[in-house]
Amino acid sequence: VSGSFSWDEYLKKTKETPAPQSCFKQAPVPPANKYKIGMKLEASDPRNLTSTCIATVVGMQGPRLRLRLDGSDNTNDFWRLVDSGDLHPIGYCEKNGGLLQPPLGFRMNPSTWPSYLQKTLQGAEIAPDSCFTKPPPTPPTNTFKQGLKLEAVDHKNPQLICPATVGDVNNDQIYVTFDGWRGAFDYWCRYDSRDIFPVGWGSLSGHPLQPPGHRGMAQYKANRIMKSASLSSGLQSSSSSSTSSATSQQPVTPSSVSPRGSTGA
Ligand code: MLY
Repeated sequence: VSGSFSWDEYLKKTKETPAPQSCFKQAPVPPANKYKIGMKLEASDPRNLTSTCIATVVGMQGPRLRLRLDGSDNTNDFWRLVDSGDLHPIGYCEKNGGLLQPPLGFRMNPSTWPSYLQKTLQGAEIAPDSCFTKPPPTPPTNTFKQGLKLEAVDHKNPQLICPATVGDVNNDQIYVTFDGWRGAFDYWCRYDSRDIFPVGWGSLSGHPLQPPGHRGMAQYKANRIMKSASLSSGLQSSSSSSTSSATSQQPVTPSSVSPRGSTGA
């Protein structure tokens, strides 16, 4: 499914413009992924950013890692780029005067944490220093403009990267809208978020890209034609009420199928 989407064709048909690489806090050449499934590292707890925890690589897709905090369950997995600033080799926290913490929702009695920590690291495969890549520099200012195209992580299905458009810009924030979906997945994020990528990043990095939702191409083009037709004939489009009243988040498309076995989502 995802292999069938072509940015080239899409941009030509929609006459739209990709956001330039310089907008993004992303390496122009996606970093190599040297991790292996099962390796352990240190990561900040996404639900409690002040604590550093032990994480295990439980999946990967291109340069993105699917991580699970040791002592947590499998319902709080999260994804990070291999050049994320949230990831460090085992030992980094203590070297910097910190203490490794149990994850939020630690499954066992908190008093067992020290012995759990020792056990979980015993004989574990530790991610070597060579796996860790410095995060790319942060662009000095937000240079995104409304209407520019990008690729973005679907926060409700974080294993997915999808074609998207900048819907709005407000200081350091941009509004990410997903092409062909009805707005239920859209979100605000900082311009230097690591969840947004230049057009072509997926194919460069070996990360699959979802096709736009069902309302991506055909409907999109039809809407544009209707809009310009009604504008030139002085008619107000009455079809907008029928589309906005449909609240279902599911287009009839196979893209909703959990994509790759390795992610297990
Ligand atoms: N199972 C979900 C998947 C939606 C994905 C939307 N993204 C790609 C913007 C659903 O069908 O609702």
